[in-house]
Amino acid sequence: MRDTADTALSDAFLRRPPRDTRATLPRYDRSRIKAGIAHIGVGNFHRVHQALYIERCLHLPGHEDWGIVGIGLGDSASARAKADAYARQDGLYSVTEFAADGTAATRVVGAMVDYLHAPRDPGAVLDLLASPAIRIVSLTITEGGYNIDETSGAFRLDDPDVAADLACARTGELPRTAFGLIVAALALRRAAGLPAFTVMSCDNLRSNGDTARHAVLSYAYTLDTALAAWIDTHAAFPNSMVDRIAPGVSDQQRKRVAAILQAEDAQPAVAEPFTQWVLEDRFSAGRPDLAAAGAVFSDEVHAHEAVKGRMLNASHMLLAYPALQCGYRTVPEAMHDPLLRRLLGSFMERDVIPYLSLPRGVSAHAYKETLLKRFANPAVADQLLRIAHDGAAKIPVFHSQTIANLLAQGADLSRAALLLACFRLYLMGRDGNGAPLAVDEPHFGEADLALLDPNDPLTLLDTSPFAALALGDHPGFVDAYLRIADMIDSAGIRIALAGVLPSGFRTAA
Ligand code: CS2
Repeated sequence: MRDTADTALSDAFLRRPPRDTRATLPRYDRSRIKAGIAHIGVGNFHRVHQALYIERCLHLPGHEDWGIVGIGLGDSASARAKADAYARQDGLYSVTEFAADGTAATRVVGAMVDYLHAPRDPGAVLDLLASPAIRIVSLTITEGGYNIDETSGAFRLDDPDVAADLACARTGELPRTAFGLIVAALALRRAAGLPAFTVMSCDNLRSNGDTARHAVLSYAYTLDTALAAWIDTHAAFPNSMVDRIAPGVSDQQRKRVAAILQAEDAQPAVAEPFTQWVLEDRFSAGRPDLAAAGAVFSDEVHAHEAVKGRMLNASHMLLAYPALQCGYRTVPEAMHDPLLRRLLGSFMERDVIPYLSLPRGVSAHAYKETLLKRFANPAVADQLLRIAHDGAAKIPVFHSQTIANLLAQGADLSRAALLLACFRLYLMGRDGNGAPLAVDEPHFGEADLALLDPNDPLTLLDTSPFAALALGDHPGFVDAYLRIADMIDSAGIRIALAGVLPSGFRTAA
């Protein structure tokens, strides 16, 4: 078998697939699929998660109208390259699941029937969102993309992009942000007597639907109170818990995918085998049969989301910054290190599980064990820098409640202190061996950077991500934080790691 291919993924590939392709291909007639969903933010996570549930739905009878149009808002070189690649590939891309035993299963996904790059043509995006065919607008725009001020909980109307869109709305120019486009489209729908679409957030946020609703209504209210009231009455914003690990694709994985496909995919996506989607059944203009595709409708989404965010995402953060200081670059490498594995085990058992309200049927212990296995999957080879990225937005989302519980109970703060101490070292751009780290912190702005004094670890606590927790006002936290920062500095990260493990965990396997 060749390990490179002279064919590229496209509708022509689907019509005449190479005889030795081992990929699973769509079994529905793609030419009959029309868009019912517009998705903003076609990153790896969407492509291996929601898009695959929809892909399964498209195989069900009566689902021809539930295809996806992808919408890209970014204007970077990579965002433009992505748009060009989807145009060349007729919206097709592959998803490969890498199991821990090294086996790989590739599927070509046909669900994305079109892709619009908003910076090139915002008018086309608005026309699409305002068209009767679109009944769901889904979002993966990252935790920080909702523009919520962590301290006040308000939607930040003074964010420069939001402010520019609000100004456009008054002059009749076209908006460019997710909420600007959504509200402009809802205004057109209201004027045309069309139903409001469902706004379905698939981001990892506490109450992601309520947060999306807050953002949409705050934006709309600033423009037109009657429009805001109409949206409030007619649009649905279901909450959901979304889960699947989707790393950046390595060159080795890319080659393996091409060999399985017997074709080149310019935008391959890879994922672990595990996937989960728990959501509220609240839709304002219909929905596909997501339950038949494996999603679970539940009235306990908040509890599911708390378990996932406070166990999985919080553990990811707590792993990433110390592991980078140890010199590691991938999650499985770090999970191989007993100190780091025990760090996560003790964090979940001591700092999180005692304070969690579990949804029906979920065992915290089993959830923890599954997580440790998922993280250790060597074939997924998730990157620590991917997880470390945007810590300023993600640490408050996933750790604030846990830290608040620990403070309220007077419990051991050393693991929370280690997280922040290592986040500060990451911000300084070096690992524990002095090697450079590519820091990517879009929500740690100039004002925050100006507050950071490299010689005074406490200055981190005054920066905007942590100000809401007022950690500097808690002498217990300040002591723990300074003790650990000092230990890392004087004795090294490994001694500091051993120092934050409860005694039972120091010698555990
Ligand atoms: C990760 C998530 O970005 C992160 O920090 O924790 O992308 C994580 O892999 C997903 O939420 C898994 O569902």
